[in-house]
Amino acid sequence: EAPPLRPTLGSKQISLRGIPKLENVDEIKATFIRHVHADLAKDRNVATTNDYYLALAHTVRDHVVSKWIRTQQTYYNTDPKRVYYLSLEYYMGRSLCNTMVNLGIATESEEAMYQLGLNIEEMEESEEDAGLGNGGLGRLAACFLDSMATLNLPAYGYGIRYEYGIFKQQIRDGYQVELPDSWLKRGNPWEIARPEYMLPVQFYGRSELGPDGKHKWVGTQTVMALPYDSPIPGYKTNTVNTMRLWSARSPNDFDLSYFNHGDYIKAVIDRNLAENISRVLYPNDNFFEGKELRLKQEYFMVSATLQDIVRRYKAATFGSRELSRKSFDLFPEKVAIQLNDTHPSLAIPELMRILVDLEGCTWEYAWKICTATFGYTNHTVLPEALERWHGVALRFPGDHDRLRRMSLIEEDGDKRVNMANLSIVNMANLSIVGSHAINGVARIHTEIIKNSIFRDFFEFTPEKFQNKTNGITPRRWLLVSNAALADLITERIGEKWSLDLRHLHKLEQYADDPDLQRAFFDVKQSNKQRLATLIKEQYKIEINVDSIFDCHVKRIHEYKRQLLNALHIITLYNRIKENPSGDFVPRTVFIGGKAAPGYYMAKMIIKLICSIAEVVNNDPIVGNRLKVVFLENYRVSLAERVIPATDLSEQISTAGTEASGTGNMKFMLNGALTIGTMDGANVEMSEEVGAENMFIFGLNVDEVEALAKAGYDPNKYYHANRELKHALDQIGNGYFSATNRDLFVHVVDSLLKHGDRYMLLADYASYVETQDRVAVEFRNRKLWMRKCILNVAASGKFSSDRTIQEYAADIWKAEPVNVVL
Ligand code: B1H
Ligand code: IMP
Repeated sequence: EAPPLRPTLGSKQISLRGIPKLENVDEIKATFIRHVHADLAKDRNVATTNDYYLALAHTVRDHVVSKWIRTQQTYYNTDPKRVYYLSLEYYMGRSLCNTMVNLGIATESEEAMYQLGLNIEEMEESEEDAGLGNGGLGRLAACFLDSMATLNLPAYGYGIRYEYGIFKQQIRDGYQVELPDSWLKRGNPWEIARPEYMLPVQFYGRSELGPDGKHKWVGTQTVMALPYDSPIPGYKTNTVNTMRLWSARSPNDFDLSYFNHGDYIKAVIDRNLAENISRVLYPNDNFFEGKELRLKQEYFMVSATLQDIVRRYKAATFGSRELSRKSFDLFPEKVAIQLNDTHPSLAIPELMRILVDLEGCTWEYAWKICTATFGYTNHTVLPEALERWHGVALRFPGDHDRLRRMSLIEEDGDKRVNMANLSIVNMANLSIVGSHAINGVARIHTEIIKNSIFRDFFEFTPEKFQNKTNGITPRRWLLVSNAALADLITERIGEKWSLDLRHLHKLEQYADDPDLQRAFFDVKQSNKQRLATLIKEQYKIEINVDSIFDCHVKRIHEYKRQLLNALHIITLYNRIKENPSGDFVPRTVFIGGKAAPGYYMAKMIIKLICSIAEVVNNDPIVGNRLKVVFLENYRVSLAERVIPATDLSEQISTAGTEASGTGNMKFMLNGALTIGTMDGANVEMSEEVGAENMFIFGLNVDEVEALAKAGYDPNKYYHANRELKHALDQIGNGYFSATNRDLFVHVVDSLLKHGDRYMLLADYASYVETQDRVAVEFRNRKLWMRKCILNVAASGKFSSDRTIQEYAADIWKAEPVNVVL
């Protein structure tokens, strides 16, 4: 006799995750138990939660492989135009729940674990995040993979399998401490190593003219690239695409000289040198660090990937040894390569090298193929983030004659590009001339690149420039992370929204419906409770779940203006202190994010926020009316907890600095209201939902530019605003750092003495005023819930499915492929 269903399932009639089919539940149980025994060699007395997680992951993987194989066979049989996404970052997070949801076996698996007396949530928590990214750029790549598979595009994600992802952040005494992220230590059930497809990558050496008149690259050092494949299952489809990440391996003859000299031990030990290439992700967001190892990572990924792409192009029939294509005429009709920022832009000269030096094509022919194949996405206009690789300039400072001889443009005779002796290469310029399509990631950002940083190129080839506003996958950012809200939406408007997010518009008509408002409120309240419990367990801070959950989570960067938020917190604190019996709307401010390890100011901002928290949270006069929480180690899996629990989303970058932002969209989809500037995708969000349903404040791009031109003086604002001056003085005079009163002097100086590059002071008054309106409106629950529902209803544009459809139609010219089982 079948055991009873979980009580929660019995009561939930409608769930996008589906009603469990009992025969599937039994099969999952049987497979799971087999995995516990056969793979892990454990029984119930000794199995750990992680063992159960691994067994379930393998059970789920069993469900994916037949579709995966079938998908790859279909691609070989139909020979469609393939899409290659090249990225140095993939911020995937956890895979278990996402894979189950996309395969449609989430309820069955939950039921199976329940019947076995196991806690599936606890098992899911055991999975390490795959943190192979810094922030938005890496997470965008992950969302794109999900959408490409869901839209049945024959696509591949190529990147590096870093042994260490983004560092683990610990807060000790208020300071950030970085710890290595050894995410692979307990094994990764989602990857399959393919040593049989290892490829060689050459470094260093020189070019020699052979007797046949051809140039040869000789005297190189070889590093092997070992591919690891992970399945990327689409949602409600048979398509399972591949993410192929390369790991560096030493070739057997690495550094022959040691072997030749008989120093066998040293030779084996030095194999590490080659393998260091894929050791660790560079932890910079929006910052270019011109290190040789980083350049090697970029070339390593690009060289191995292009060999694979060309191999697949030539071998048009599955499993065949025969090369069915010998000409490259069809290359751009069969291959589209998208460059995720300039980080993989060496793919352009590398494809040129393959075509000209190895395949014997003419330069002109090869260049045509290249430009028809590549697309380049720009993600930032911050000058310090743009890749500009210096060659001899840094190695021989002051040697102007050498620079002249080696410069990109030869200075005597007819001016010819001298690619062999480049001195400084601006990778954005390279990417633009080598691509047929260049795109920005939000409408305002695309306008900025056309009018300012790439103006000359835009005037030269305007037809190349396009906009592709970013998006997020509604699978991870609603179905997986906020199942209760997903079910509530489905109850009202059916389930079509999960494949076409524009259907959320149908919620608009219910914005004032008291039943829906109450249900929305209940979901939010229970998400807030869940987050509060987690905070209580980890930090022993008691949180008022009726307070505004005000969340500012993203990488710590001056342009993102966490410091402006801090000034607002101090202002609220001062108001309570000045009027202890006043009527204040309770608020909990959550700030979270990592600072690049070498970014001094960002690290001081973390310390400042923690210091403010210490004072505010322990002041008896404040009580539960204001709390400040620094969320340690913010990452994809923590975002999945924080975002569904948020009332107010902070998107407050200086206008013109945040290319798009994608966190902003995740909050909107989960029913938070946004306080934000007219920057990045905020502009399009306000257009979709109506400016009256967001809290827009501050200078717009034109005003920022005009103010800078006219001469911006932060001191003017400091002296004109009592509350602002008070807050800055407190930071500067040690009010929040009693044991070291000068601790934050540099922070204040960056604003008052060094020009306040991001114009915090100019936007302070408008920000605080707008925050006051937030508080008033939060008290009006009907109004607030109406706006929440309208925001969810208007968030449909920001699905990455829409974004990918636009890339496929306008840049890649790629068509979906139907996979039949
Ligand atoms: C974004 C980066 C970035 N833009 C350099 N640029 C890096 C630049 O390691 N590096 O050298 C790493 C990352 N990241 C972000 O991309 C933008 O700031 C966001 O506004 C945008 O939403 C996101 C995705 O387009
Ligand atoms: P693809 O050739 O990389 O598209 O992979 C399709 C399937 O062919 C994979 O699932 C592998 O089983 C196999 N395969 C993968 N890589 C190679 C390769 O480098 N050469 C030949 N077959 C491969």
